[in-house]
Amino acid sequence: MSSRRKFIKNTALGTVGLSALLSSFSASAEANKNTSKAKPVKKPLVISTWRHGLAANEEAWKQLNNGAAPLDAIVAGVGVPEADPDVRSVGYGGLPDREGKVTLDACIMDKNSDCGSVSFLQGIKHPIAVAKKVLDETPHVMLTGKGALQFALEKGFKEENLLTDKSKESWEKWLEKSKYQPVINIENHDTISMLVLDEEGNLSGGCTTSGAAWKLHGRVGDSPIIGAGLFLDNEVGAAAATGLGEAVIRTAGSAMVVELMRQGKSPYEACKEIVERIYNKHKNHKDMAYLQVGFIAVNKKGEHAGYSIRPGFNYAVYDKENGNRMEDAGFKIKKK
Ligand code: SD4
Repeated sequence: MSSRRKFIKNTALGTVGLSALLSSFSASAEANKNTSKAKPVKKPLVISTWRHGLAANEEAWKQLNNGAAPLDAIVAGVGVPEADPDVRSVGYGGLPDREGKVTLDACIMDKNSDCGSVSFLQGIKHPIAVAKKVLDETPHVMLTGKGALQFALEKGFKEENLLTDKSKESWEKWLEKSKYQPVINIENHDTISMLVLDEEGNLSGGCTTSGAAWKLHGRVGDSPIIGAGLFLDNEVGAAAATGLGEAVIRTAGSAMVVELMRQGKSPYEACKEIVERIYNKHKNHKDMAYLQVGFIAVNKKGEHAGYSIRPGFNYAVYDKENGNRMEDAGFKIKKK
């Protein structure tokens, strides 16, 4: 055999041998990843924003244990702070707008990407339950204002005064100066968002708020907007926001967190990257002085995280192994 032919033969054999070796190596690496290294998925798992998430998680967990569908567990879970007059950022007892009116935003989304939402709804204690009715019983995703109220009344919800004496007093005090400046990490910025990874490994989520206190009448935040305040893709993960809604809408926040998880980022990395994007876009913005935005996220493996611009944001986590507890979110800048 000529040395040239020998060379070609050897090289060809060498290439086949090497690629066979490489492919058997990568097959066994893949097998390892799928067997010994893969951690078991923690499910069910319920996570909710802020400390009032503990009571919400407790109720949702109870409902899931009793066999409730995940969306019903979410409605019941976030329904706890909605009905609590001492939670001044959600539902009944929520701080009002500049005209002394409590206006509510909420949305809900299921594993099939079906969703329902209400915005600028007044006089109904449980906007999340109305959002679920929009999902279940209309061909639409979003109802707003008077139309949302009319729909709720037709579905048997009771109209009631949501402005408690305490919230009215706070409003009257605010009127003395009428200065609009949201305060970071206090009750006028504490939306409840809940994400659930159920026993079957499917994702769902909900979000409900009275929005920013002292807002202009008619203002709608990120919380009822699918993709801003809440988003999930059952193939990938779920995310939800809290904080200054305007900044979250400008950046399609929750949708972006989910897209980064689709690209392989962990929930922590995904939340961090979008918080940093929001921070960078607002560095020279008039909102920066009081800008706080936080995200929570969970992926299909049951990994979860929270991340915010400033310190102070935390979220409640409930799983079988460790029960219900608070976890601190990571943050970008040290200044409160
Ligand atoms: C809003 N994002 O209306 C809501 C408020 C909030 O935690 O999240 N507070 O802008």
